[in-house]
Amino acid sequence: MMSYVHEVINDVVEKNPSEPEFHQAVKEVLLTIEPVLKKHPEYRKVKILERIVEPERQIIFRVPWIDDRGEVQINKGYRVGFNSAIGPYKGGLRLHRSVNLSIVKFLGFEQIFKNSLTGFPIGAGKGGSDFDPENKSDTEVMKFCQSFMTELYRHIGADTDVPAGDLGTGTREIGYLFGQYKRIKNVCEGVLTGKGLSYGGSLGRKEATGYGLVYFMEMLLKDYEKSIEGSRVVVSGAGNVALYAMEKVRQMGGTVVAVSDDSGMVYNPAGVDIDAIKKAKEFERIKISDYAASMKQGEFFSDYRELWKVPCDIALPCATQNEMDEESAKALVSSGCKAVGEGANMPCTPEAIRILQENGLLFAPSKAANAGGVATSALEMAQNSMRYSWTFDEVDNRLKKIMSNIYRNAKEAAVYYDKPNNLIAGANIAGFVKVAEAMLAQGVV
Ligand code: NDP
Ligand code: 2IT
Repeated sequence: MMSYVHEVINDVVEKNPSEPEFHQAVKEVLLTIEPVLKKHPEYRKVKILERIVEPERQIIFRVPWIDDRGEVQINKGYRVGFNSAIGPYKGGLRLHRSVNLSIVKFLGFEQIFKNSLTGFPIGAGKGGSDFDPENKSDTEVMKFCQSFMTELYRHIGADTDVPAGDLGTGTREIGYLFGQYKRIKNVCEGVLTGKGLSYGGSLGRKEATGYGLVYFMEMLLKDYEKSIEGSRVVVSGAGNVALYAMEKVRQMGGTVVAVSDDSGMVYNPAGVDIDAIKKAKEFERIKISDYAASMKQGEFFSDYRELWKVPCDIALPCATQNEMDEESAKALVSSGCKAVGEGANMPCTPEAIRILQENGLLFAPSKAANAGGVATSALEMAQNSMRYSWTFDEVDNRLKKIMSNIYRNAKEAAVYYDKPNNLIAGANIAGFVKVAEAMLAQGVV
């Protein structure tokens, strides 16, 4: 007979065809929380699972704008409010050519458990568009953002839904979105996080996801008598998460030996030039391939997948979903890698995770390891509500405590539910229980 969890998974697949990333995310969570459902039959009675896999609302809209040549362009806009049991919808907006409903839903679903793990009262949402900021002028990005917000503003608010950045959406885009929201709604409120520092952003938010990831890895490594210090680290992606993970690795005495973007990767066993790469990516907005053309030391490879073949102790996938497949995981194992920490959302395929686990690598799952970003967004919301701001150190110290609580809670949940050393199960369970209890308490809504 098919188990309850498998019944729900089959239903999700049947009712949401052509959404492979969403199916993948749902399977991963549901298969790990089976022991909780056995202990809590009351969850099944009120169909917590069936409700948690169904977004509370999904908005898809047209985003028309005019490019620099005077041509009309049309994109699709998305915002999915997945779960508000513990607070207003909260989660980023992704701008990339690959964005579709499946991707927005997988990200929104993951956000439920991640946001719960932060310990803050934030529900889960995600959105974005198939608009690609790459190769667009600032004016084009602004026109797109203004048009996108002209529909989105009706659905969001500081106590309803608070979007933020994600892949392709940085401070520039958040600034344009915020400006348009304020203009239409005539309210100046903390409706978006990741804002610029001059208009309500929080010190430390830009750094938070990458720094939080490295704090989390250090705690995990320490439990096994290892450390970032003296380790060789490879980092995929050269965006917000990756750049600040690299910076923190260096601060903690590790060496980043390779880094990639979607144009390729650079490798230098003595350590890549983090400052030069940061300048190239963050300020000049150029590709690693262009940076490499003038690089003084190190080697360039035009296939970013070569990154996983670089000998290293720690790998931090910080680019995008399913970037590490079975073959990449095998390459990491044979090069002697000891630990993998997911900076991106769901960067490892289930097959890759199986290989890493079978070979005894330490594994930090994204919902826990990259939660420092959204946790610091919650700190930004708190500061906005108080009309006050904390110093960088105040925010960073809170981030350290938050990452430490997440690590402890995930580890303890894994032990309590008989899956010791399995932080995937631990993070999913700890995140799930709080949301399930809130849903139970609030009745069938
Ligand atoms: P950015 O847009 O700042 O950076 C993404 C980087 O990844 C870019 O450098 C991009 O290359 C590169 N990239 C994209 N696809 C690939 C690929 N297949 N292989 C190698 N590099 C690739 O995004 P973020 O850093 O904000 O987000 C990265 C990941 O982290 C996403 O999964 C996001 O959901 C997740 N995340 C982000 C948080 C945040 O606070 N920003 C919080 C938690 C998770 P190029 O520059 O060439 O386009
Ligand atoms: O995936 C994520 O957690 C984010 N992109 C950050 C979301 C947020 O609201 O800060």
